[in-house]
Amino acid sequence: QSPHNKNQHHIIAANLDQSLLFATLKNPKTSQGFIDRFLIASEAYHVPAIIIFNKSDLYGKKEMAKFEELKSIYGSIGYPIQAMSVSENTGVKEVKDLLKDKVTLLSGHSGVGKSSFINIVFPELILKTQDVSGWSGKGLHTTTFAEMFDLPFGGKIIDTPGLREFALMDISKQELSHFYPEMRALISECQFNNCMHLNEPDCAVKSGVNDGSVSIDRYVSYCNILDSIEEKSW
Ligand SMILES: Nc1nc2c(ncn2[C@@H]2O[C@H](COP(=O)(O)OP(=O)(O)OP(=O)(O)O)[C@@H](O)[C@H]2O)c(=O)[nH]1
Ligand SMILES: [Zn+2]
Repeated sequence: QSPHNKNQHHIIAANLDQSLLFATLKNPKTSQGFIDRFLIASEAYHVPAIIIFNKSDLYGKKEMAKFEELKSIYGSIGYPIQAMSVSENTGVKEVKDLLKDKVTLLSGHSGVGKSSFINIVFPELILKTQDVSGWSGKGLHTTTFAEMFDLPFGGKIIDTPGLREFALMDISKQELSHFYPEMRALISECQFNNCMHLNEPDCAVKSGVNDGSVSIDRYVSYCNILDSIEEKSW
């Protein structure tokens, strides 16, 4: 990542009121690691984050149960979560209300319905949408630019092709847990002030996992991302 690029990210981030991630639980399924990386980037830039699960029309019992579980995990950390279906126009008004009079960065992996959403809140701008097809269930990348648009009802959106444009910067293994708010709240109680919450004795984060104040899924994602940071520096 070039320094020029990085400065641009800081300039964009400094002007944001919030970031909004489009995710889905089906066709294609967004991984929790993807969601957490987005949240870490938002925390690193001090931008409040919102998660919207689109394509709720496709969710069966299993996906609805998963949605409720995620809503409880992320909601208790302080991240608002909502379900939406652009196809059936449910939950769309609620998302529009979140955008009103705010500067919002929109993000999401390909095929999640971001262009479809922008097309209905901002019909003047017709973005190309593409069918989700092929064995992977992921759409081809059709959104290839980042631009700021004025919303007709007040506010602005910045559309990015996803995390490629709003990526994790150089976060060290040591500081990763600072970007998990529920862990950050416990860190000062770890015995070691450089605790990475793995095998250290008297770790408040691991106690939090045991007593349920830190979700196991979030802790697993923390460990995975910690691993990926190590690989990168080799
Ligand atoms: N079932 C269902 N399909 C949807 C919904 N929203 C969008 N889609 C479909 O999902 C596919 C991908 O939508 P896009 O709007 O192109 O997705 P995108 O996130 O903009 O993807 P890129 O343009 O590749 O970045 C299209 O076939 C849409 O018609 C929804 O709420 N429900
Ligand atoms: Zn610890």
